[in-house]
Amino acid sequence: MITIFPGCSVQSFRARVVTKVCMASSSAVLGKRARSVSTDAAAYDEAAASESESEPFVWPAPLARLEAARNFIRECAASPKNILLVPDRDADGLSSGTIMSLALQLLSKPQHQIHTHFVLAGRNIFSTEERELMTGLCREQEISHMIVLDQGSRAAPPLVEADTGTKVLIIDHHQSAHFPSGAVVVNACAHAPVATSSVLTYAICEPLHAAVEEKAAWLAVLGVFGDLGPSTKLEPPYPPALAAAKKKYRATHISSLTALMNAPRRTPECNTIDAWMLLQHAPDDENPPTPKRILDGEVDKVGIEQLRDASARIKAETERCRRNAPVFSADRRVAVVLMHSAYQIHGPIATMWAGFLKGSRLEVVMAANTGYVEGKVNFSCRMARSAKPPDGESGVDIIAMLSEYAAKDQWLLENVGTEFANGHKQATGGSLRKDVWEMFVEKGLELTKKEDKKTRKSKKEPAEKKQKNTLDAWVKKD
Ligand SMILES: [Mn+2]
Repeated sequence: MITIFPGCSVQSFRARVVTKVCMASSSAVLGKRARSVSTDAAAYDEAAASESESEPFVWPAPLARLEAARNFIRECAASPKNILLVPDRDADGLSSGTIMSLALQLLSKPQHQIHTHFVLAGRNIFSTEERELMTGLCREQEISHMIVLDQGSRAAPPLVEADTGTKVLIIDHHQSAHFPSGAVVVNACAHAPVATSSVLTYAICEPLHAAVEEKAAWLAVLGVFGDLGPSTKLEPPYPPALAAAKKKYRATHISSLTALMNAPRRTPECNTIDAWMLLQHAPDDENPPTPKRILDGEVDKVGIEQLRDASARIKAETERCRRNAPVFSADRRVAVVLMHSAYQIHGPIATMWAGFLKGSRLEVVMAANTGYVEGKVNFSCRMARSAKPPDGESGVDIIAMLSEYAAKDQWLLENVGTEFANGHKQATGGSLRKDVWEMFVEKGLELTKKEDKKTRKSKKEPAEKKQKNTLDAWVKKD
């Protein structure tokens, strides 16, 4: 089995395989591991393999899929009609969308023909309301092609109604063996190390135009910082251009920008567009945005101040909610932190607690928010740091674990719906109707009963004070 580096076109990859194969021996092992990394992804992986049976194994996604995506993008560029980008609202989604916009413009697609849509707060791309909204947009704006980036994957009907005639490309890295019908799909989830959507988008676009590397490599790094953190080692199989861009544009600036890019989507007004606009530019812009120029207010002074304001408000709200004491599932494998907030802060709070809560049986920290979407409980799960296995071994599969809890009750199993346990094996979450959440807590997790909780809380008071300091230190670092 051979793993080759991303950014190789069909025409050139065979020649490059010869020279890269020796260098990529460790990646070849990675490729082998990726094949067995998940049974969930096996169906997709098998389908991809049968499509390209004679092809070598390619990172970050099957070669046939990468090529299908490239053909789709060439078709977009040649279309006389408009293109709709639908990037996710986080740093990875925004950077993926920006890379795609730059690549399309480099292929001579006029900027005014590239439209953008952000899914509304509390919704996802698969909801009926979003499908109707996107279908309407495709009709009104004469969209011939739609490119969906970093939005998650699952079995679903076509994302827009067939009569629009709009073709759809889905670029993603979230764990799934199933995808919406009628779309061209390229997903990196089965190819360890799983690339971010930004890296996947970069790998797809890099061979399309000679200038993609120079213009877009730092944007790929921005997505890596957003999803995997600034300490991610950008060594092979990551393209060398990413490590170079990290150095050139300074990790510290990219890191600060990542935090600000992620801010608007967490506020109740969810003005993702504020973050998006700071990244948008034409490829021939003589003074293009860079992390430092954006942060210094040289690109848009008001724009960056809006992000700083959003960030400050999120910090204050996080401060208010993060102190709620966790409650444990009967089997002590899950700690649940509850909050009521209009801000989307359950993810970061889950991450904070996961970094410092300890327990011999603890595997997962779940932060649940009863105030983000009316009538729903939105929750995020993270693997507890204390449960992290040694390097190279796969840790807790939270998606499987949540499904196990749901399966403990027939009614619950039938009612958890599709907004449950999607995403990544070690960072997932969901959105449940209030009555379903209550049942999940009672029958699934069997959360410690109220009176027990009170007793434990009072017993734990001194320990909690110690924990508070640790958490303060953590937040300050952030
Ligand atoms: Mn992502």
